[in-house]
Amino acid sequence: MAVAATQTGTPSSKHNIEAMRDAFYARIAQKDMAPLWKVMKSVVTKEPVTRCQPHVWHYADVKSLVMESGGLITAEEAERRVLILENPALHGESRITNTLFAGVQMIMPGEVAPAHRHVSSAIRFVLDGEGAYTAVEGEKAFMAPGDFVITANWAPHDHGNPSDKPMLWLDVLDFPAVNFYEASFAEHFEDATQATRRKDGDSLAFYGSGVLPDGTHAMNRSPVINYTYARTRPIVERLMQSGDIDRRHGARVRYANPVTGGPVLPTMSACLAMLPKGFRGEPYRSTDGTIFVCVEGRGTTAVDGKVLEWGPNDVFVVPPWKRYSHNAPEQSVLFSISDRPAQEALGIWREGN
Ligand code: GTQ
Repeated sequence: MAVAATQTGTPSSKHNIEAMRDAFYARIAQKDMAPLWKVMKSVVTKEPVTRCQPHVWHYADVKSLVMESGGLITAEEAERRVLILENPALHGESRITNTLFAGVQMIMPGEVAPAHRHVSSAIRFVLDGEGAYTAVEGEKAFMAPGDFVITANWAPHDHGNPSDKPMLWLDVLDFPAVNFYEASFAEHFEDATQATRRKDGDSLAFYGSGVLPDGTHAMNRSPVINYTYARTRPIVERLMQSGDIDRRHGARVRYANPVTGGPVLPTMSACLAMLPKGFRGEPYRSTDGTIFVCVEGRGTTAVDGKVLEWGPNDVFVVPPWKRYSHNAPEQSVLFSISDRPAQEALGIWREGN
């Protein structure tokens, strides 16, 4: 504009400068350069811009389709039999938010998902079934609904189901973020299952009870593999009963690395919240896009003018910096996962109302 104003102001000179600029842009493109001033506002945005949409996946649909996939491919053949929960605005991109992948994995009785490892970290949240395990670094964690299991960067892991019921869980992995950095590695092991080097449940027994074995070193991820619902639910219930209820989040705990007090993984963190009957949450927003699972109860979450209705095992996503508020006509429990620790490590995380 300022440049045009210094011209004579006739339509032809204005046309002339535009033509000169366009010719210039075409020439610099030949040299792999571009004018920042044409894109400044869209690359340095005043507020977060997200391509994600708020969305809910109802468990009735998810379960029947995942069960159907069991008749089409074995876990061994698929390596991981998972149906991806794709954000409706990001079809084909294998992600639920810009940085996180989510999917529902099923292991049928007697099946094994063979051992491998990768840079991407995983969080698994158990939806259905009991008695299947995930073996992480030679330790088996047997799982029940509401349990939350981590698989850290490069930790070898395989899954198996010696029970007589299918087991379904929600997987959340950070590979969209890892791939953004183009830093992914993965490898497979010769043997489908790992030789167990530690007693089942050792990690929770050793590190999860307010004591630590002598010589425990701090790591950037939790030494506990399985955070059980049996242990965490009574804590949020007690928090709620004592009136310690956040006006936005309800009675909420954050899963912690017991050695450092920090998040369970450097790239992802998780919380469990109990919402009292009749809870009407105040609005909240933060720069971490968040994936929620309804563990118990029933309610709605208003996000950016859209109302997501949820019940047991429904999964819903709130995009970064979209204002949301929870409403729970009955007592409910929500589990949530986000990339907050990654953003905090980079100094870019913000919250607001
Ligand atoms: O269980 O290791 O949902 O490697 C996606 C990739 C699960 C797993 C997924 C994986 C896994």
